[in-house]
Amino acid sequence: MFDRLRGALDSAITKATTRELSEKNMADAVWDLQMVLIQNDVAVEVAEHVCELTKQKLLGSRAGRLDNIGRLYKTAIHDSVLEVLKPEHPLEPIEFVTARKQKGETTIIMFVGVNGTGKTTTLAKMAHIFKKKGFSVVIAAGDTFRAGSIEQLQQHADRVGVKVIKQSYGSDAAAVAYDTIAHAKAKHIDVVLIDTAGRMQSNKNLLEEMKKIARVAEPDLKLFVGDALAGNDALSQAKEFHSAIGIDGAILTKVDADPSGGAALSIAFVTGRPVVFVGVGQGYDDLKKFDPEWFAKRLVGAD
Ligand SMILES: Nc1nc2c(ncn2[C@@H]2O[C@H](COP(=O)(O)OP(=O)(O)OP(=O)(O)O)[C@@H](O)[C@H]2O)c(=O)[nH]1
Ligand SMILES: [Mg+2]
Repeated sequence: MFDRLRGALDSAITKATTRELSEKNMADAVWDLQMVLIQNDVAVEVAEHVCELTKQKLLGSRAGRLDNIGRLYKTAIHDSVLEVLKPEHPLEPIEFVTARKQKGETTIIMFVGVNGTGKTTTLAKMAHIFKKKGFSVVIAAGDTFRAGSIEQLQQHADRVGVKVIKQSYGSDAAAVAYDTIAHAKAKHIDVVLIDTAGRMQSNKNLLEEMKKIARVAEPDLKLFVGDALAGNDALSQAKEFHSAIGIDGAILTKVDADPSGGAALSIAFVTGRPVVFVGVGQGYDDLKKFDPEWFAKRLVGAD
C-alpha cells in the first residue's frame, strides 16, 4: 500500500543525491519533492509545508561528506513527513474505549463521510475488533435515508454478532441514535457505533441532519471515513466535515486498491486530527492501525 508515492519519491531522492548539496541543488531537490507530492494527491499547501520543513532540516544539517547526502535528504523528508502526520490531538480508539470502560462509561462513536466511502463496512470492522477485544457493542442504524442501508447494516451485524437498534426508513436518525444510547446505558454496553447516511459535503440539508445527530448523541468520537482513492477530494471532504461537526480522527479506506497515499498526509495536516485506521480490504479483519512512523519510513525506503 502507498507504493506509488514511495516509488516516485525514490527516483526524486536518487536524482537529488547524485549531486552535491549546494544551495542551488538543494532548491532543485526540494522542488522535485514538491512535484512528486503534488502528483501523488498531496494538497499543494501541504506539499509546500513538507518541503519547507525539509529545506529547513537540510539547511540546519549541512552535509560534511558527500556520501552522507543521500541519508541526510532521506532523514529530512522522513522527519518532515512524520512531523505532519504526528497529530496535535492524538487518538488511539481502542485505548480510548478501554480507558472509558475502566471508569464504567460507554463510548459513543459516530461515523461520517460522503456516499460509498466505506462507513458501514468500517463500522462493522470496528465492531468486530471491539468484540474480539472483549467489549460489548451495539449499533445504531442511523442511515434511515438510503434504500437498503438498514438491511445491509443488519447483515454485517449478524455476521460479526452484534445487535442493531433500528427504526423504519425516513425516521429521525438522531432519534435512532438516542434510543441506541439509552439501550446501551441501561444494559451497560461498552461501545455504541452510529452508522450515518452518506452525504456530499455540499449538501446543506444532510449536513444539518448530521449536526443534529451529533448534538443529540453527543458522540465521544466522530470519525471521518474517506476513500483513499478519492485523493484530493478526500481532503476537501474532510475539511467540510471537520468544520461542520469537528472530527476526532480519520479512517482511509480502500488502501488495498493502491492509492498514492497522499490523502493521509493532507488530511492529518489540514484537520490536525490523526488518521487512525486504514481499510485494506472487504473482510472484517481488513482494518489496520495507521502508524505515521511506518508511513514515513516506507516513503523514504528505510524499511
Ligand atoms: N477494497 C476495499 N473495499 C472496501 C473497503 N472498505 C469498504 N469497501 C467497499 O466499499 C463499498 C462501499 O462500502 P460501504 O461500507 O457500503 O460504504 P458507505 O460509506 O457506508 O456507503 P453509503 O452508506 O452508501 O454512504 C463496499 O463494496 C465495501 O465492501 C476497503 O478498505 N477496501
Ligand atoms: Mg453505509
